[in-house]
Amino acid sequence: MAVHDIRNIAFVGQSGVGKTSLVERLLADSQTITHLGSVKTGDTVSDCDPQSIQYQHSIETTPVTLNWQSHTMNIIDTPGVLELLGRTFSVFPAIESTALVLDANTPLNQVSDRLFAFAQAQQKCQMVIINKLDLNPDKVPALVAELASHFGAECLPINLPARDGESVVDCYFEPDYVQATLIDSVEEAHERLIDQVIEVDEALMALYLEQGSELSPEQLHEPFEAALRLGHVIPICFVSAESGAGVDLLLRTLTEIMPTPAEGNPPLLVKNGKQVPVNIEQSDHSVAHVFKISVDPYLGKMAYLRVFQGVIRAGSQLFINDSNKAFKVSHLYQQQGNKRFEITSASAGDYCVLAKIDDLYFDAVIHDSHDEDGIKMRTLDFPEPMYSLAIRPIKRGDEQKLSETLQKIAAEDPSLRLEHRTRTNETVLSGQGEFHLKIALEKMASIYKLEVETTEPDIEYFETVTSPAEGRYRHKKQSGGAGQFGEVQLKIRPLARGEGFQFINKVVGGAIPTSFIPAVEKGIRQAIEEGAISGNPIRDVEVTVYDGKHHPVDSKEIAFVIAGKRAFLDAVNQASPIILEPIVELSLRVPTLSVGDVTGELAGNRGVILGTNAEPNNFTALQARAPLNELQGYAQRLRAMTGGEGSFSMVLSHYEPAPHHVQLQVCQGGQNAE
Ligand SMILES: Nc1nc2c(ncn2[C@@H]2O[C@H](COP(=O)(O)OP(=O)(O)OP(=O)(O)O)[C@@H](O)[C@H]2O)c(=O)[nH]1
Ligand SMILES: [Mg+2]
Repeated sequence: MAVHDIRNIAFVGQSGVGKTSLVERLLADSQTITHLGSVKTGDTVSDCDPQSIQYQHSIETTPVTLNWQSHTMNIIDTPGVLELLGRTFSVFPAIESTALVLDANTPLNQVSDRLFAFAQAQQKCQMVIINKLDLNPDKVPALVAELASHFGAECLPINLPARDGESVVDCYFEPDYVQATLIDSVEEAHERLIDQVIEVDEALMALYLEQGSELSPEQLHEPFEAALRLGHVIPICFVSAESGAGVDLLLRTLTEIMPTPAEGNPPLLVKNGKQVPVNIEQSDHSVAHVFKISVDPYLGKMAYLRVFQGVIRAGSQLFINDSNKAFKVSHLYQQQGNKRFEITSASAGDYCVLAKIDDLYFDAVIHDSHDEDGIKMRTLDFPEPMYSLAIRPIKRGDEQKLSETLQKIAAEDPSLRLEHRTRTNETVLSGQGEFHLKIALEKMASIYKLEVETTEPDIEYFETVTSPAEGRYRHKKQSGGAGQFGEVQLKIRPLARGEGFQFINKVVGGAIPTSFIPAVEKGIRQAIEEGAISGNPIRDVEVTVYDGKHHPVDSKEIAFVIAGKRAFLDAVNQASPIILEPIVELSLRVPTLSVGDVTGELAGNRGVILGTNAEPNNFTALQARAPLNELQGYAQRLRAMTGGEGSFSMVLSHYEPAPHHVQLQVCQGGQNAE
């Protein structure tokens, strides 16, 4: 496949705008498929997994290949559900362009904002597709004006809906100036677009001004690509996935305007912090990147590769990142929905799928020469996880299976975070919200037949001391057999928040022999982890061991471990110990109308509002700080207060002494006791 015949584009946009339906329509109208499926009947090519069919929303990112004329277009259909945007972001390294799909009847919202900003940050060429023209075209002029005022004057129609909304009029390739449209005249739209494009090419601009004549699409091709790369032009197309209006012009725009892999901005591959140039046209060395992992219960791990340089062939030997051990590509596939075709090679610019290579993972760079060791894709900024659940198997003995299954689930979705919290001995899965985790857990139940129960993870409290104190303990066991003897005297004092634990040995004259000092420290560290009053670890304390006693025969390690631990606990109990609770910083985005409710509720739960900022479309961004203890079930509460429109993320800020009622609650055992 020649590079100039390939296009790689992701259809992104808010849920329900019609991305999946449009992909299906394009596949049908280009005669790539013979049957036009629909989201409602669950038979589209791209929503092919059981969950997407069940929810009638794309849950997975799905690359499909469309053949049109001589072109191969890899279109990635992506989820538009807010909580799944991390999945959508994860395929950005594989594309040159994004098409932000909008519904002609719905204004811009935070999903379109975030996708637009992410595409810009990733240096993608962008276009906008306004879909559902068949429904109510009256709102189109307002939406086009909003696009220009919100995202910039670079957003310019390349075609326009006809007055009746039933067809779309070309304003660029072969403009027919007599046609009437819903917005501008064809001539005005044409001129605006050309004026914008040639701003990036001074010579062409001079020619244009001088001869005042038409420039052909061929003359404009190079400057158009440059303008797309710079984000200096963002063409807008109109379609109806339902009626098929505008599909021919959309196909033409996708192939004649949107960049080839050679024309787009180069991939953000870096080595030692510097961007690595790739040779897409021809190279002996192959470089590819894993942009998606999907675990098939029968076929195992499927890794989707975007080839950036050279050719990946069946039978070739490849390295994963800096590994010295090569793996062999036994089979190479092209995936179309849930169908898979074996292929023999994939060339630069194109996609392919490798099966059953367990060592592959999302974001791995694959190459065939050690010259390319150390190359990585620039890190993607995934949204911070904001919702966590502790997960336990229902059936005893399923612990190992749970851990393996969760790893498979997390491998498929880079926006999930899986961790084992050793102190609370919990397996915690974190993501963007309840729905994000729900679909992960449902998949576990349906595909891997694993039943689990979930709870909010325990909050990690700490204990600390608030005054200096002394402690002393003599451990003596001399009845029968070998005896044990050790005595420790120590002082403790509080340290500043965050300083942790410091151990100082000031024993002189061998009161405790030097060889037993590590045993004393070991005992103290045990107590630090187990806590003195609530079972939570102790932090921010300095311990100075200054005296003790030993016995020439009965002193042994265990005696000093015990004496160190008890002497320390003795001191802590006299040093007015308290509980520290975690305080988090919250970033919220809520409809402006619900700001009062949200801030009031936070203030009533010991929260502090740090700032507010007006955002477009009647939204307000809020910064706040609150104790994590007060935020249990916050996702549900926020949803109730904002009619489901509010979102938040939180990060740990610091630890603070907890108020009396929380101290009691934590000390009376169950951290989660009410
Ligand atoms: N009238 C009309 N309905 C459409 C059009 N395109 C899509 N729809 C309908 O809009 C609904 C949502 O379409 P989808 O294709 O699932 O939307 P999506 O953008 O893929 O949504 P997510 O996968 O949730 O992100 C479906 O009921 C479609 O039948 C269109 O052009 N006109
Ligand atoms: Mg979809």
